[in-house]
Amino acid sequence: ATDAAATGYHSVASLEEDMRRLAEEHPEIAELQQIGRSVEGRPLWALRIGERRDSTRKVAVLGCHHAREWLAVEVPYLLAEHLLENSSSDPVQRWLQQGEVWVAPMVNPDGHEYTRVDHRLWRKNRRPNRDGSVGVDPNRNYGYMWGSLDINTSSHVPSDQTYVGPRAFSEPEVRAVRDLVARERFSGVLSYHSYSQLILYPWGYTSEPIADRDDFAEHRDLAQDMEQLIRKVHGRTYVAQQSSELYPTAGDSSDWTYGEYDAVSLTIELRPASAEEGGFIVPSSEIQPCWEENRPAAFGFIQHVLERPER
Ligand code: 0X9
Ligand code: ZN
Repeated sequence: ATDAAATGYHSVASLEEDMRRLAEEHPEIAELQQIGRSVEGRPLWALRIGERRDSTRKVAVLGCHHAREWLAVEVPYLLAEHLLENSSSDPVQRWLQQGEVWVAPMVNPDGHEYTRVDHRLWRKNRRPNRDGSVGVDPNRNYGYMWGSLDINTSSHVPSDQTYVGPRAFSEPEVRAVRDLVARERFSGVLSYHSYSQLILYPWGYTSEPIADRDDFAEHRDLAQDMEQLIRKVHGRTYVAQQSSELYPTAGDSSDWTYGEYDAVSLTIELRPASAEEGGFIVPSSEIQPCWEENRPAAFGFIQHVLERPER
């Protein structure tokens, strides 16, 4: 990675370059697709990884809805790289024969670029709002129960950090994810954020559990398995819980992919556990250990989704 040299993290440009390189080095199993454009016109990229185009088992891995959550770019990127570099040995080989893994490591490139050059703790996208403020929270802009809450973690005030936007899917970054999901019909969607070390399952908009008992048990058990897989690597505790227990919000990606498509849907909050340990600002020396501890859990998720019985 090129100008990642400065920070140890990807920039919009170095990520695009590295994703392009991965696709070029693995032409039989990887394809770089532009899935849309951001508010400021940046291309939004996803890597499709798999041997066939007609598989019915597909996983999507999303990163960096929130600009300042830099680790949430690196874990999905490293997952894509790892799958491609290990595509001729099991279990990866088997997965890529049966199904597909789509990776979009940077849903919010405008915001990310802004954090790199200007305002390190920017969260939202860079939408100019009608009141002169900037930014919609991409993780409040999805269309399941959108706008149903009016609280400080899910706000209708444009200048707020968690502004839900003027309507569901008002943001091109979120529409790009919507259109990809509508087209590919993923059986599972994993969305990376930071920080707090959590594995979150729907619902986020209500403290009611998912009504379908099988779905509830499936999400809870999978999240708890992933908690164990993470802990085994470096001893870190990532807590599995319902999203709304963290705080209620409406319009996040997992509520929509579960609510609209019944996809197995989890949100992972990466390192660290607390603000005292650095919050959003994590030295690049932690990228590798963070990826290491998350790899078995990401594998667990992929394995579960690709190999579960058809419903
Ligand atoms: O607030 C968010 O969008 C996520 N946390 S973050 O600190 N990365 O911003 C959590 C979303 C999980 N969903 C709910 N809590 N409903
Ligand atoms: Zn986030």
